[in-house]
Amino acid sequence: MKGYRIAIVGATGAVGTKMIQMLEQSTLPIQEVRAFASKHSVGKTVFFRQKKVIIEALVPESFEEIDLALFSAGGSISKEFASEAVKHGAIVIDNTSYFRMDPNVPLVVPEVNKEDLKKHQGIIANPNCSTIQMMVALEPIRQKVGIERIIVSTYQAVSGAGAKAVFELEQQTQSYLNRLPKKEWQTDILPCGSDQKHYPLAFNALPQIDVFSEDDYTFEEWKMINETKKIMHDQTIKVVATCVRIPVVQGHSESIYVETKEKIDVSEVRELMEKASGVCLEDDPSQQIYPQALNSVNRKETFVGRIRKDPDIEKGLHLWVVSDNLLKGAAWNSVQIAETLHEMNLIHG
Ligand code: NAP
Ligand code: 3JN
Repeated sequence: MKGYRIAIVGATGAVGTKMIQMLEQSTLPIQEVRAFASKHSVGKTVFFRQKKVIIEALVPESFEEIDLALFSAGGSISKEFASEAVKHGAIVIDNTSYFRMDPNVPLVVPEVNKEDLKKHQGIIANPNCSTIQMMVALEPIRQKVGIERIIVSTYQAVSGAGAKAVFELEQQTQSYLNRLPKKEWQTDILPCGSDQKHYPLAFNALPQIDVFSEDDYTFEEWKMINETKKIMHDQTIKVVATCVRIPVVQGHSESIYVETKEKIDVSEVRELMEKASGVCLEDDPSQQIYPQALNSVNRKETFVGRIRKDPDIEKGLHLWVVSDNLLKGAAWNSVQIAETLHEMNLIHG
């Protein structure tokens, strides 16, 4: 085999750009990378291993002679084109939420449930970024002592909302530093492009990611709840989330409270984290060592620290978990799924 022919759908976006980088560093045998984006980008170029790749328009025939298609152009594009890719014989790894809760689609974090890949029928879903890093950190605890309940609050970076949202935060920050009145700040996208009202994020914190559902939770919060149960194969785990956007460019942080089924000491949790695949333990309060979003940028690991026993609840633990939302939260997890499919001999090219 000469290597895989890979399509990147959404190649110019915040996630797609990182997918190209992750593929450049990948151990996968790669014959060709093709890049797709909207009509506004057709004809522009991206680079893969120093070679020019011309951006193409997406049509159903785009997937002829493609082995693997990585999608990150939004749910409506996945809805329209993922099945076309499968029809043409490609395996789809989809970064959008469109297929995540479909019972026929594995939702995979390789450190946690790579065995689910064996059941794929052409489409594999990449979980939401906030879910992924929580799963990497909690799976070692779940395996050792079981998990009863999770209460998580997120501190999410603006790059999770796309390339235009990063630009908006930069503009707002400049406006603040130039002492422009707030009414003159650019507020077109955040907290959520498709919602009615927009607020400044610079020097602010916005407790809204995605739109609200009728029960007053946001869809981001529901994604964390539902995806956790599916990935951990346990509908009985109690999960609740509060998702907050903060003015950080890259790297999501999470404060996680977890109640275990059996007792476990902090020292044992630290040992588990030291050995866990994909985890980097950074936990030494005496030396002010703890995970920080800035230090997570361009790293593939999930950083875990501030591990403490709850003062009142015997089986309660608190953790601070940080990861690069564009890498482990999106592009790296997708490429890692592709590498795992290859290692498990599940790509029939
Ligand atoms: P982004 O920066 O706005 O990029 C969107 C990408 O989609 C661009 O490449 C854009 O091309 C392309 N696109 C738009 N319309 C298209 C069309 N009709 N045909 C083909 N390509 C089209 O957004 P992002 O942050 O990269 O996120 C993209 C998607 O990835 C999101 O909508 C979401 O579903 C998913 N995502 C997942 C996670 C996660 O947690 N796993 C995190 C973030 C995003 P142009 O540059 O030409 O407009
Ligand atoms: O906001 C973040 O930090 C993560 C955003 C993820 C996202 C953004 C737009 C659409 C998603 C996602 O992956 O859940 C989607 C979506 O596909 O629903």
